[in-house]
Amino acid sequence: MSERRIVVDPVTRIEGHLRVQAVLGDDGKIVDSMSTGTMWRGLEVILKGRDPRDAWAFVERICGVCTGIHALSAVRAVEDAIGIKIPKNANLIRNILNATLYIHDHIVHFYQLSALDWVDVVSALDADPRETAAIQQKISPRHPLAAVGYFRDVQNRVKKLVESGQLSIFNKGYWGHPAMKLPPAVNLLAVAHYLEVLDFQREVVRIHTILGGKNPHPNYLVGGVACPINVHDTGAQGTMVNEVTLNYMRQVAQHAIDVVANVYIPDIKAIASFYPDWFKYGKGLAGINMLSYGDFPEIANDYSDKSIQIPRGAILNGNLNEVFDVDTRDPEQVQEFVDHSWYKYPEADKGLHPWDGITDQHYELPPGSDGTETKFNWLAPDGKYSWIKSPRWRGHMMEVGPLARMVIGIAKNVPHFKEPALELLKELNLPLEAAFSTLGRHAARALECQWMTHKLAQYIDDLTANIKAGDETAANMEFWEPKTWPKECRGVGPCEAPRGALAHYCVIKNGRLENWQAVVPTTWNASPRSSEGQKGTYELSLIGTPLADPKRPLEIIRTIHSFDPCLACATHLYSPEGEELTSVQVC
Ligand code: NFE
Ligand code: MG
Repeated sequence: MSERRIVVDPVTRIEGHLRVQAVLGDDGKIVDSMSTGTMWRGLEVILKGRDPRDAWAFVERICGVCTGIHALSAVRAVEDAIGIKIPKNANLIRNILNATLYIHDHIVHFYQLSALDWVDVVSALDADPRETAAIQQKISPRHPLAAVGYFRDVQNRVKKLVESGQLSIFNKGYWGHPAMKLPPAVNLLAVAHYLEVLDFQREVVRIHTILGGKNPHPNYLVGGVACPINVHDTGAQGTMVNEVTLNYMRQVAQHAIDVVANVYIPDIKAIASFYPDWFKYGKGLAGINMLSYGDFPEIANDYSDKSIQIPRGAILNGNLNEVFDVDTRDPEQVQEFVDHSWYKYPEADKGLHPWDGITDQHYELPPGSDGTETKFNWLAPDGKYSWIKSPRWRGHMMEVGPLARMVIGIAKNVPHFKEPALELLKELNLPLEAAFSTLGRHAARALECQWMTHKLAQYIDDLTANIKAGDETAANMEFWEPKTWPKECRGVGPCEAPRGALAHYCVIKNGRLENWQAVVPTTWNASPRSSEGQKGTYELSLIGTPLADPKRPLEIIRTIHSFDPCLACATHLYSPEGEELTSVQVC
């Protein structure tokens, strides 16, 4: 039998446009794959010549999913360039905004963007709601929605949708696929949780509306935060941080703790127990080359190990005994290449550090295309084939994200990463190696989300205590005027976004932006091949995975979704041709 080619374009239930090609070998397993960002956005170009104090508001629009993190990275970059120190309250409020983002984003990813790869909604109709209620009671006895009537009601709602023939949000799933393994009662439980967290995600982002004015895209500010603080004013004068809102945010944080403990974590364990094979597939660069910039400084303006709660580091060639320190400023460490990306550099195969970075889009018809721009039948890996640049750390392709953070946390002996991870592996009777997988990524994200709910509560308490001690300063405006800035300066704002290592870079000259570059988590993960032909982590992660039904390549989607792809972030203008919506082609 000859090799078979599969094109998934676009990969859906993600932010932005991603195309994945896979080649199936004789044994039905994937032997080659390519990942293509099919969309380009000109944010880096748009920023040139602008006022650096405005940059955050532009780059925040890169994405509505990891909303706020680009703004945080942007204000950090500008503050770094100019030498601005932020006050303690601002640091706490930025941590609260970011923790809220993590909780919202991880939950939305697991339930709304990826759970339906594992949960068969239609099968939930065959469930006995009494059995589902009994499972809920067993796995999370404190969960208030564990009554038989509740699950029967959810089942009836789904039944009406299925009978109407309009599955709405549940449309186009791989229902009845042979790779779906959950029994009906567990499917019903998961569908109920899917609907439950829709309500929760609306609630948790109210924290963004209090501290940032709105969601998505809460307001940030160079020098601090934009929310005035007055503990005794209950809002009448427009101060949003006061006794009432602090108490309200504390309640939301408690609800987040309950939802993650009673819903998200038990669901991850259930999926883990029914899909043991998925701790073998989807490795990518997990456990091999992994990178984290570190984040959540608990001492304002201090990014040393003693301050940051997500550790910084890099692991190379699978050696967990050595964690390299990471410096985003070092041109030897971070570079972006465009060998396989639709951009032009003065020297085609030379990488550029982002301060010297160039975003000069240069689309050319890929080798192997049939000559029409709208439908390339098959992209060959020897030419340019993606709008995503190829970032490298010390020349290596790297995986970033919750799993990278967890592994670096384990390798650096950070207790709040190491202990929950080892405990979960023990409970599932799995070795550490099993974490380097599709389900390992989901589990790492869930554990991180759980830790983050407690951090959120802690930061709200810390903010309350600091304000009650008399500190109501929200921003440092000492360097607001451009005449106070150096004539030329440059800065970087390293962050850990929900999907991984993120840094915006700025070069400021005479008070204006000379250059702006963003190197984003999905740029690392969805990177095309290196000049030497080494695959990016998405590309590598699919190799060896068997497909039960190549015409319905659910397994490809499972692994790609486990990275939580965001192409809007990765490619920072739709090409007018980029709108082809062929769901799956199998040739
Ligand atoms: Ni649009 Fe983003 C995150 C950033 S991904 S989701 O997390 O930064 O590349
Ligand atoms: Mg970029």
